[in-house]
Amino acid sequence: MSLYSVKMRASKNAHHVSGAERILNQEDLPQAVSCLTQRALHHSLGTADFINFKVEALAEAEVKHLPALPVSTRPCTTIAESFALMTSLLKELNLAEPVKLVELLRSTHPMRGAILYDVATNKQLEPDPERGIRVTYMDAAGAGCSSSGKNHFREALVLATKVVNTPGMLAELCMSDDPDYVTGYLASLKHGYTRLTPLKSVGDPHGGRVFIFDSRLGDPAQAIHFLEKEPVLVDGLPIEAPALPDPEAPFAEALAQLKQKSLYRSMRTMTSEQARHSTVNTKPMLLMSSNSYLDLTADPRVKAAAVEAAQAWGAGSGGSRLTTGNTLLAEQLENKLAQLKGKEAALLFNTGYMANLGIISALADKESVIFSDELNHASIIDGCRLSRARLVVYKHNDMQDLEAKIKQTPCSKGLIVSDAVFSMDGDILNLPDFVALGEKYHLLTMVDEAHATGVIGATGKGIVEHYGNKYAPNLIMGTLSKALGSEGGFVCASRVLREYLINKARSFIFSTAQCPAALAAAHKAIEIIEAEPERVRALQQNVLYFCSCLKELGIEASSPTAIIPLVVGDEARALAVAKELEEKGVLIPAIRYPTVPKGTARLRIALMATHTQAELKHTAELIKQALEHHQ
Ligand code: WAQ
Ligand code: MG
Repeated sequence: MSLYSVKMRASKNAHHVSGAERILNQEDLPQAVSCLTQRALHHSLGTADFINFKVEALAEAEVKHLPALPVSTRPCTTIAESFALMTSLLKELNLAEPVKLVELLRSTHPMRGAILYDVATNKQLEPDPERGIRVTYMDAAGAGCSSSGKNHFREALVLATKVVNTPGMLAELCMSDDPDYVTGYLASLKHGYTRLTPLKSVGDPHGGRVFIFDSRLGDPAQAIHFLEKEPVLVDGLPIEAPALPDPEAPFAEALAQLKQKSLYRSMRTMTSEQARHSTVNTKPMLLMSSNSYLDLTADPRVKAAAVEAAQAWGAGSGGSRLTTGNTLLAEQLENKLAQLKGKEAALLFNTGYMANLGIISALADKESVIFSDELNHASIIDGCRLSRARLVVYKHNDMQDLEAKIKQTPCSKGLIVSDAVFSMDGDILNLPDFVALGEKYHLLTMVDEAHATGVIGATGKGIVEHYGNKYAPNLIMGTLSKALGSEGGFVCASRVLREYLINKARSFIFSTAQCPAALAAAHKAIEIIEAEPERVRALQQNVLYFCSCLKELGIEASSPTAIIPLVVGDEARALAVAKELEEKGVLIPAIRYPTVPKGTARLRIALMATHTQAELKHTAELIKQALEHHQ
């Protein structure tokens, strides 16, 4: 039975796309040619337009059999660590200049073959340095052919086995030139085939091979002849590369942990617009947890304003506010917001989260102190962290504790920041004392009105109106995404602070401006709130009514805002109650750690101005039942 060497080289527009070779029995030839053709036609680099086959008979006696090198895998956490390991392996071979050899691999220019480096003379021995040494005439014994494309590991192990069995060869270093293949290897008779990963970052097209040779131990011409001309079959190749540690494994493990602790989160899919009556996975649902407190996101006038703005101004803004994204729409909305909040000026951000991040990190730095309520929203906490200011957390809405902490912490630059309405508890900041402390100790004061705008104050203007328009914090931050039914964040402040934030707030500077539809919708919503203060009153009355329904059923509940928390405690119980309510057509999600402290999981009810008394009464009864079912 005679053996054949088959070599395929494929190119497209005269550029190499794929190459492969086999050594096999005559009867397997047609299938091998067919499957190598498939490979050339379906390469990720493109369909080959030129495929060159070379088929040669080999005298079977000439074919040398070599046992595959033993394989080991040495994963590292960084590229630098992998190269350090490669260097230390070379040292174990008593090579004088391991660092230089590793550098040679890292600096190889793209070439078809390998560098042949002679440690006896410190010279490169490739006759043609552009081409390098091409190892050919090799295959795994009995491999057959599969068209599934390149198997980096198998092909490399065959090549490395041939290379390190070359008389005079000490070792081989290899790094793939495939941009997404970051595993390489060092091979030697002493170390076997040692896989090293990662040798580069994903996307790096750099790669090459260095054969480390000693001309005192072998003849260079004979070595090159062996590598390029003499057929080798490698026996005992493992079927698959040993699995590399999966870099995603720790994350899957973390998810499993969350599930076990009832802290896993997933999204439900709304299949209609956000309104009092919505659908979740196409199932009709009464929303008792929406932030669209005034039900304005579904208001036909708000929607029409969004549509008109998209028609007139386009779907997107096309740039950051400081480049091409600043529109008249944005400036008009800012003027409107400033007027609503009784401030000189306003500045928009893309979301409330980004507003807090941008404002706080711009106003405070390493020299500042920030005093922050322990129940402040995560976006405030993240803004504080980003600022690198010293953070002093005071007891929830406790102005005595705040003052004591201010006294203990003298500072030249300071900020006190608090939610106006606390998002998970629904209570209201003590604004009079808060502002007084700011004035007394020369600290900036900032409130977050995400859940206050459109909700508290006689006409829904927020916390300042709630306290009779007598106390003015320096900064009033808020969102367009809750009662205003749209999307975005904002801050109202002095002109000076607005200008400063335009120059310094990174979430403002480096974000593409909001889309016209969002701006126009928010503007229209403010006009509606101003024209129809009865909406805000309806919301406030709904809260009173709903709390009275709960109380009648023996459930303690009260809230000065639209947020009514029913603390259940245990995470699993809160989830079970929420699930039962959802099955009965009422959506009130369970809020758990880390949004609220561990063991204080709760049903967070958020009312809308449009809920009817019948709906509220019915919901109160369902809650009572569900709490009884899950003790
Ligand atoms: N002879 C000599 N050098 C070659 C040859 C050859 N037949 N084929 C490629 N090279 C050189 C050339 O400079 C390439 O740029 C470089 O090696 C890398 O070639 O266990 O995919 O084919 O998972 O990109 C290692 C597998 C995969 C590690 C190596 O090399 C593992 C790889 P590539
Ligand atoms: Mg490659």
